[in-house]
Amino acid sequence: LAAFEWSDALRLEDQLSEDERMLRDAAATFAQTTLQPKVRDAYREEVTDAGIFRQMGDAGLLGLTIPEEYGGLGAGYVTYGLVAREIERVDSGYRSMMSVQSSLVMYPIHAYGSEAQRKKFLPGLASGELIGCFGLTEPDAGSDPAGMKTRAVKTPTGYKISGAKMWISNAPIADVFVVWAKSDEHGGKIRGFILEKGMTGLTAPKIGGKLSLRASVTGEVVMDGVEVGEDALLPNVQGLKGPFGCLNRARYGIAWGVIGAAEFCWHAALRYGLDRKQFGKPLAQTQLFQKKLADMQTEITLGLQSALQLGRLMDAGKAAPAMISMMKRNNCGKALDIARASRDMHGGNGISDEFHIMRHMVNLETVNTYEGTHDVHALILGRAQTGLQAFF
Ligand code: TGC
Ligand code: FAD
Repeated sequence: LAAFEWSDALRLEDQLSEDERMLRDAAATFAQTTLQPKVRDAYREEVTDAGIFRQMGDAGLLGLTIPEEYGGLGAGYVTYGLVAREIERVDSGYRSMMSVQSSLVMYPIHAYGSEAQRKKFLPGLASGELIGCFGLTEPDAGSDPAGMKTRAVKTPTGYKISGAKMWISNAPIADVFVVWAKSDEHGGKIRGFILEKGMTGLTAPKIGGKLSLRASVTGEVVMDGVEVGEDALLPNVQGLKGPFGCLNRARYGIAWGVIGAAEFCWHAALRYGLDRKQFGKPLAQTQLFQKKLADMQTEITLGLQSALQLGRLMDAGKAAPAMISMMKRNNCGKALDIARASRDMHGGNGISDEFHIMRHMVNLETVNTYEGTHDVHALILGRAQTGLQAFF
């Protein structure tokens, strides 16, 4: 009989190509040597180090799936997922910085942009010299982005954009803003625009007081009659399928990423239970502790195996949005449960930032909410099987 490797129960490792393993290992080394040493203080002080984008760019982690001619690596979606898992093993906020840049800024510029827009923005975004953000959510339009109020009005030379976006990752430090607005010229359809830092009327104030994702800065994007040329319009998409096409990629990456955070919490609980003795024996020798470890191992194994299958389907061009909803929803929910259990298993130490568990736990509260809440993805799946929409 084959040996059982407790940390890789269904032998994920054997199912990866040599290239996938190599890029995954490079991301793991980067995450552990560059990000892990700074995360505790960044979180404590609520400071986002913008230099991380350059470091990620140097490590080849930005726009992994974008072709090499624009500065990417031309890698597949399995690789992208494996990298997200390694970065989020350190912190969901760092994975957020990477996935916004890659899936929500570089992807739409590549997929929907003109050749001039690709050449102008993608190489700088890939190297991390430019930082990007993605503005879809508004104060009164979160789960229902079709209700957005931001408007683009035609001018003789381009468009005048007015409105406000809310909860936008990277916004206060962004150079490039991909924003979505209803365009009067296009019958009120949603169109994408690329705005740039320094444009008159464009500001991005930081949102303070966050108790989650504190290592990743979040802001508003206020557009007070921002005038742009025709060249700011993303020419090749209109309607909600534009932003959703980007969200498909980012949600897929999250499905892998959260398992990295969950693995950190699981491994820490196992180590802690082996080291810590109460009632004269290791905590890990109690039935309740072992049941929790078994649940963690099982959910993580299933989550990874299904994320891999989804990645293979993405790479084959056979992934449907409902599959992505299923994996984003389930893996976020399971990761949050695992982080909460690990917090409990660490006793009092579980609330200390020295142990990193509670940080992962409160980060995962955000990840369970953004990119479509847990319940909104349930409604997407409900609609996909009943044919009945229950949103309104
Ligand atoms: P609905 O009628 O379902 O669809 C409207 C149009 O969009 C198309 N579409 C999709 N296309 C591609 N991929 C998808 N996943 C798509 N989902 C829908 C659809 O085919 C249709 O196209 P067309 O041509 O017929 O017009 O739209 P609805 O208004 O009923 O939407 C309902 C709902 C709830 C599914 C949707 O609005 C939703 O998913 N809400 C959640 C919003 C969300 O995820 N926001 C994320 C903001 S960005 C973010 O959180 C970044 S965090 C980043 C980080 O830091 O990592
Ligand atoms: P709401 O939509 O008001 O939802 C509140 C509650 O109601 C939720 O539990 C939800 O599940 C439930 N609900 C909503 N509709 C229904 C329904 N029809 N039936 C049943 N229940 C329902 N957005 C961006 O565009 N870009 C970003 O970079 C970005 N980064 C973010 C970073 C952080 C730290 C956070 C917290 C959010 C970010 N977001 C971003 C916004 C995020 O996508 C939204 O918060 C999310 O989509 C939910 O919208 P909302 O907050 O308005 O909640």
